[in-house]
Amino acid sequence: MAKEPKSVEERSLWEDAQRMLEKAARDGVTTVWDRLEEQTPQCAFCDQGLTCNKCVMGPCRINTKGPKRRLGVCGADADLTVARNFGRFIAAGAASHSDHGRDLLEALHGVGTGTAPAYAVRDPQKLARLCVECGIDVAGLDTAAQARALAEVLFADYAMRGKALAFVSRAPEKRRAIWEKTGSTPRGIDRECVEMLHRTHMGVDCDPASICLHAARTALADGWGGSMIGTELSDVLFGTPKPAKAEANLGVLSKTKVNILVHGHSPVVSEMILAAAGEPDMLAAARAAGAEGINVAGLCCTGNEMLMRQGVPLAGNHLMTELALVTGAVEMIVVDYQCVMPSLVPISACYHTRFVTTSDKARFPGATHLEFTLENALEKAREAVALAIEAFPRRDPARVEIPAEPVSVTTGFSNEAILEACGGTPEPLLKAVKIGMVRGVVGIVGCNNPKIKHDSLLVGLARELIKQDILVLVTGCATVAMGKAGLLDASGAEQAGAGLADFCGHLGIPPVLHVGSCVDNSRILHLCALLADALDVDIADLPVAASAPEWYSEKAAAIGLYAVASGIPTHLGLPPNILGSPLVSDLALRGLEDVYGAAFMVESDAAKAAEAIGRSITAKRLALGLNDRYDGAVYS
Ligand code: XCC
Ligand code: SF4
Repeated sequence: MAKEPKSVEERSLWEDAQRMLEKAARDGVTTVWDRLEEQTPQCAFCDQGLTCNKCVMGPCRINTKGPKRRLGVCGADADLTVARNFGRFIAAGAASHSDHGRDLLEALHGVGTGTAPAYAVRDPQKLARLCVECGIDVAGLDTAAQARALAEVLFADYAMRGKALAFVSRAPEKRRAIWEKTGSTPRGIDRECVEMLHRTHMGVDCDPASICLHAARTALADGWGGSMIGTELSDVLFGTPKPAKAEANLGVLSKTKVNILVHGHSPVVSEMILAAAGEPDMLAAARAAGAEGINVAGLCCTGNEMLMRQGVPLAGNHLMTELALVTGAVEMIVVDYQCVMPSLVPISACYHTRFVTTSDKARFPGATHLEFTLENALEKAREAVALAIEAFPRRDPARVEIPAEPVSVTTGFSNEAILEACGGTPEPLLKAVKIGMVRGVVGIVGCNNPKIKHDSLLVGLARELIKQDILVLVTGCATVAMGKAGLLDASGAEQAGAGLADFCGHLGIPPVLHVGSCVDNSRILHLCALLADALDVDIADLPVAASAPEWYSEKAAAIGLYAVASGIPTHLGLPPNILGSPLVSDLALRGLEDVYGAAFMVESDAAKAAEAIGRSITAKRLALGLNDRYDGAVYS
């Protein structure tokens, strides 16, 4: 018997989403939740990672239950099949972040060579710092020359750096020794991804554990390579984030202005849209079309990039992308790549919304394609904004519903900003950790997944953790959830335990700090390295953890794995498709602990997950000889 469709209250935690789900039904728009129900029950073999289509002797399904079909045609068993699938899953995630990072690198090179006229180095100090870190003598080099020199060094990271990627040197010595010993040191970003494709071809690496270890190396090439390059160069080109106030949720859409949503991941595109939308000619054109102005708002990770650096309001996360269009108030959605549901094209067509693609890598049939290059970016951005203005008179007020009032959020906590708030050193944070005022730090990251009630696990977990005096750092789609729950505002400290509330009060910060987009999880790695170095311990010794409660994507899996391989215990709200292999599952949940000093935990209940994370943090504190509870020691 078919199950009853879930009610809107069962689908999302939030009223803005629920009201838009009702409107979607009225407007005849189907959403990701409807399609999930249509797809349920999903294939049990695929769910467990037991299908293989890597060659045309197959496809094969590995049956772990009965006597027959226990092996694929080539002889691969369940463990090998799961490991090969998982390895490719991780490589796809690492490749996605890293190819995004490459676009920033090319932009930096373009600035250095004068072929990217609309871009500039907005944080020359950071550029110089990175140059020095990468062994470049900056004496006598102007900004352009520094940009070229740094780009050359990092280009080599993509190919074959050889022994180790440049930023691997940021990791604590003890961590690097573990990577050396286990053959996990990433040698080249593209190299590790390509090697994973090679290893998982039929008849290459047939040892499931060996494939999993290479998966960890591939993930490390993402975290300490592609993602870190993406973050650092985005700061150089567009400014290093500083704490600032902004707004979030669907209420940031305007009834009276031209609404432009930027969606995807790369600030190389969205920064240009923002720049074009601010030009006086564009404003005049918008007024001539009957609008009061132009409102740019963000979705998903590009939304995080724009929020962090420019205070651009954040309209929603992954599961809000369709619903944002259902407001009927969006003139244009302009996308670059990743996490852009193909369903957005037909949904745009239900309204007056222009769907604009910008990258040759990410073409969508039915879209208006304006190909952005480093040479033409601002020009193309103007064309795009003009299309949005043109669409404004076609907006049908009878079909517009903007379902919420915006909430206030504080953003911009780059490591530079966190250190600055602490007076230039990590000492004040460390002191708070030492006296138990802040028991630990947890990064809550990643996506939404319609299998989990939208934002419920993200918010539930964050609330439980801050009650335990655990400071939360947030990135990516998790950000909007925290914002809507009031946790990105200093007043959110009221929901925290006494110690954390005190600490937040001292610094005037919220209990959940927004540190950026998903590539910016590399900021968390770097912060952990700084804290570990200050205490002269390994990252695995720190009272820290990570969590991707509502994750869905290959990229999120890569993030989880690089966190674990960096020594950070990582919680997932639902497992990857590995349960068909006892060997791989056991490695993920336990075995990695022996290799990297950290492993995964899977738990779909917020309170239980918080308890498990809290226990792990307690154990780390005790091992460091720290009190587990805030004993009221004076913090000054
Ligand atoms: Fe995508 Fe990055 Fe996940 Fe959001 S959090 S759904 S990966 S946009 Ni990165
Ligand atoms: Fe089947 Fe082996 Fe080919 Fe995979 S690689 S499809 S298990 S024969």
